[in-house]
Amino acid sequence: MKVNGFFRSGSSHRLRIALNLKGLTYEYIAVNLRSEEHLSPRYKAHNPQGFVPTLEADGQVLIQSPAIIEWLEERYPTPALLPADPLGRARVRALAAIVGCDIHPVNNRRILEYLRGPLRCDQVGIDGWCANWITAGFDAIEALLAADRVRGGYCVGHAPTLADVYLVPQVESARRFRVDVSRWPRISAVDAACSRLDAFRLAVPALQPDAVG
Ligand SMILES: N[C@@H](CCC(=O)N[C@@H](CS)C(=O)NCC(=O)O)C(=O)O
Repeated sequence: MKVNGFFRSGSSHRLRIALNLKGLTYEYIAVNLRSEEHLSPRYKAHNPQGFVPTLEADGQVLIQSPAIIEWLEERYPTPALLPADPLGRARVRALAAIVGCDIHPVNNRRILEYLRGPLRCDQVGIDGWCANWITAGFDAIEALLAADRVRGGYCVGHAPTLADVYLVPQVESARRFRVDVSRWPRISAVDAACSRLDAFRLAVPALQPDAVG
């Protein structure tokens, strides 16, 4: 399998975690978002949206990290990253969607470039924009974690699920935008628990071959 990704991309980060949790090895192909390699005709022939990550597997190019990760779950069912019961699965998918649908997309590079360019926002404004959407999502996730009386150290249940796979890269990104994550103690505790697992530890941006300061 080959992952086309960028070290600092949150959606690439979540795919790396999912692959590691499944115990799958892959070749990493860096696509440099800073030099806009993802917008080149060559890369867009690969993924017309010009997004990372993509996964090359079984002779196909898979795009969209939620679709890729759900495909991984179906193709490599163990260890399971979704609970066995439908309500548990809905809970995990809802937590993942808060990150994947409601926080991450509005803080994506192309959105920030539009704020910086046509809308003439300065860095303070951009950091404020990101912090606003991260805060709205994390407030909701923290409330959902607090209401779940039966969970262990992770988002749902006693083992990592897709909810953790999505949350941890968003915490990393929140720190990069100078959001104080300690104000969400349950999210911070989940992040700390995950960081003790090799699957999460080895997926961090700083450890990727294309990592730069
Ligand atoms: N919904 C897509 C989003 C992918 C995405 O936003 N990737 C970012 C990096 S995290 C990207 O390639 N951004 C390029 C840009 O905004 O120009 C997915 O989950 O795969």
